[in-house]
Amino acid sequence: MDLSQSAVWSALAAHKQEIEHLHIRELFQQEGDRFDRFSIQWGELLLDYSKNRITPRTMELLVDLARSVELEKKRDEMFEGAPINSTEKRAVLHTALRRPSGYSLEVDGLDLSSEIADVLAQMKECCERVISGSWKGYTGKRMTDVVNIGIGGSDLGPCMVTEALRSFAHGHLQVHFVSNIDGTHISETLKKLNPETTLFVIASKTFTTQETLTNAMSAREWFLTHATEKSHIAKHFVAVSTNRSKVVEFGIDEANMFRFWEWVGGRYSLWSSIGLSIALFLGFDHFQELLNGAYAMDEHFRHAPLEGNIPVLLALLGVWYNNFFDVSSHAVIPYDQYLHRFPAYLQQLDMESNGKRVNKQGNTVTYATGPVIWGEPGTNSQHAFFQLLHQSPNFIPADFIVPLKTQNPAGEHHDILLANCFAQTEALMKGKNEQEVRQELEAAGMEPSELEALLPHKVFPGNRPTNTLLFNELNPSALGSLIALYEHKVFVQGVIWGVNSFDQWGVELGKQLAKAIFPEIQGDERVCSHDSSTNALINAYREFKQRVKQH
Ligand code: G6Q
Repeated sequence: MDLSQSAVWSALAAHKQEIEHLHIRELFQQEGDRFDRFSIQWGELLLDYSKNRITPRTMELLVDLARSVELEKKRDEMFEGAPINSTEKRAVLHTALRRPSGYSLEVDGLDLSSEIADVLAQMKECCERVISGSWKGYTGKRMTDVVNIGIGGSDLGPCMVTEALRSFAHGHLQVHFVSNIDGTHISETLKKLNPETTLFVIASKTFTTQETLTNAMSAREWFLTHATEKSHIAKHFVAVSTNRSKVVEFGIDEANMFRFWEWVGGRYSLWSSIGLSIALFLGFDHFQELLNGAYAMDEHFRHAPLEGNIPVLLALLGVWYNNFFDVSSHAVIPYDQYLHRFPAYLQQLDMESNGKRVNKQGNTVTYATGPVIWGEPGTNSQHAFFQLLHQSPNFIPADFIVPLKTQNPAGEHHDILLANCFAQTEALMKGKNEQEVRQELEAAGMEPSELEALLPHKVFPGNRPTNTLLFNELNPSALGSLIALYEHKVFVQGVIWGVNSFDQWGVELGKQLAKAIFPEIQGDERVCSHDSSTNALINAYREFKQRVKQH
């Protein structure tokens, strides 16, 4: 049955009508225990979801919705390795990558636990050799720089994590990320590097991705112009992939290949050998702590009752606004500069997973699915887009992510940062009504006519929902838990909407068309095989190139 025709969906729609007029500010005034009721402490992590447009009945109905789609059964199927990625006929087992070894789970005839342990041991050994300096380059020098060449899932996760945990780096290596096919990315990166002391990690699940292979070829060329001997490549290039033959074809020594498996989706792969650049930059022990933190969240997600399950609650609140308040956007605001790539990482995780228009059965859905995810760290974002969060006609729910400890104590910076954070969620929730604005302006002695003109501009409607996630410190373990939390949130929403969260067919069409346009751009003929807009754009570029050539 179509989800939007179900009894629980109708009950939620009716409930929305009933509570729509309620203001969160009033709910706080009426319910002294609202924070206690709508918050969860899990280890060092506190989720405060009391500043939402919810009552206890809302949460009951939302949990009913989760049960009606058999969330618990589907969650267990994922952990047990069922082929839930139906369009690609694959299991989804990134959770196995962070599970302590010794469990028994077989996929495609492989014993997962020992397979994963073997690769982790290989990564550990590589990290130790590179970090200690016993891994030498072609002139006998130790490595000083690691360049991860990958894109999408083979870039965003490792890049975000290395930025987030920069203060935990051992300091013997710098790490760089090259993803974009735009030659600027690799050129600007190479300018800073010495080929004698640079290790390239070519990270590609398929080892067929155009951007990654093109960047890797350019890196190889650059390296060989200095090192000259092809045999030196073995000391400066390693690969992370599922595709052994392509890695060998590229010229990378098999011994320098770190494998992973089909059942690890690209955007869920930072826990696999795709995390090699993380382990090199932070040291293997910190990588292991990241895995342990994620495992702890897996256990919470797997065993906590839905009513007290953090990823489930965040997912349900998202569904509440997305589907019953027609809000199709969700902001993520970390109050920590180290997390500056976290919203970009979440964009892929969430939008590539749940930005789908058909359900698993291939039927067009009749309700909204994944929202637009966006954000920037606070307090910068306060001076940029918070205007819209406070006073736009419709509201945008937001998650505030806040480590309590700063990695860089400096005067009053951290207290000011946190004061701003707490003030923003309070302001978004409470707003400032006409009466309050009037009092303020009168007290300031404003002329009545000027006051009336200014008043509507200074009103804040409030009633704008936020979740706050507080934790002691942004360390590897806490970050592991945070990432896993959002992975599971995305999973829960995918189950509710009935979509396959683990494929990404939507990225294929553009790739296919680019393949056709590329030779046209390089050809001699004026292009006329597309629509008039596309033809004109291609021809403008071709003619520009010809003019430049003539001069
Ligand atoms: C993620 C996607 C996608 C993928 C990149 C890179 O879930 O599948 O972002 O990670 O296209 O693919 P390769 O790792 O195969 O180069």
